[in-house]
Amino acid sequence: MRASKNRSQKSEVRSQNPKTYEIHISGAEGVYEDAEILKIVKEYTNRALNHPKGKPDNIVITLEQIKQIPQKVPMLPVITLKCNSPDKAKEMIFQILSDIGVPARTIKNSFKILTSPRTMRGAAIILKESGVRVEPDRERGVRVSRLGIEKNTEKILVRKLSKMKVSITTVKEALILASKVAAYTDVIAEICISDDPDYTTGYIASKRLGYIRIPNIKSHGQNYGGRVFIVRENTNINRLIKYLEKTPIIISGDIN
Ligand code: PML
Ligand code: MG
Ligand code: MG
Ligand code: MG
Repeated sequence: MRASKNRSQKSEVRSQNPKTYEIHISGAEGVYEDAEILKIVKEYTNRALNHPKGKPDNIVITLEQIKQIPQKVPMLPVITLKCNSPDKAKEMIFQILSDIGVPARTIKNSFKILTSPRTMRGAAIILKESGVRVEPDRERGVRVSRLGIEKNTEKILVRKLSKMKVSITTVKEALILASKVAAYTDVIAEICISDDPDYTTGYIASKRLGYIRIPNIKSHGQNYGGRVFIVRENTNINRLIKYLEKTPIIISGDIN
């Protein structure tokens, strides 16, 4: 599902043909059984219609039959750090990513993208050493798709998240996505700030680090946000995008 709103470019509002651009409101993806389809379409529609970013002009829901058998991917372990401000969050992210060898320039470029007022529908891809941004369509970004979770793993996860008193759907979906992304060999790390104005916990994730939740990564009421995938310099970008957008995966196995 993706939901968006059209906005006129400020300077063009009074002209005859104002140029419009799309604001991303909400997006969601999943792999489901036939019997779950109607329920999930309703749930996604509800989410789009009642979103804190406003009422969308367009809601597009696409259903695709998956013919391949999904690859199984392990779920990343979750930890939550203590953090009381966006400045502190930035400092911690710099520290953690520097420790795994990500240059400061690349982290700075990632923050520039994540805090830009023009949010993308998908994620940005940045090369680790040069900090260069490489995804072909910067307005759209890369949409991680075709990702689901095994029923039993989901049950255990939901129980664990209920005890943590967090927004179960938000964290579950982010964790599934981060686990798919981190499973790809060339991905060094992901940084995520939610673009929802009332959701202020973000995360960094990687196969080595796990899924590290960071409260107060942004202040309440801010509309910026997004995802950045930091990848090895020599990554085959087309192959990576094909994996992220097209390869069906199911998160399964133990949860630690
Ligand atoms: C989103 O809005 O899609 C990003 C959600 C990030 C969830 C972070 C967490 O609480 O673990
Ligand atoms: Mg989103
Ligand atoms: Mg989301
Ligand atoms: Mg959002």
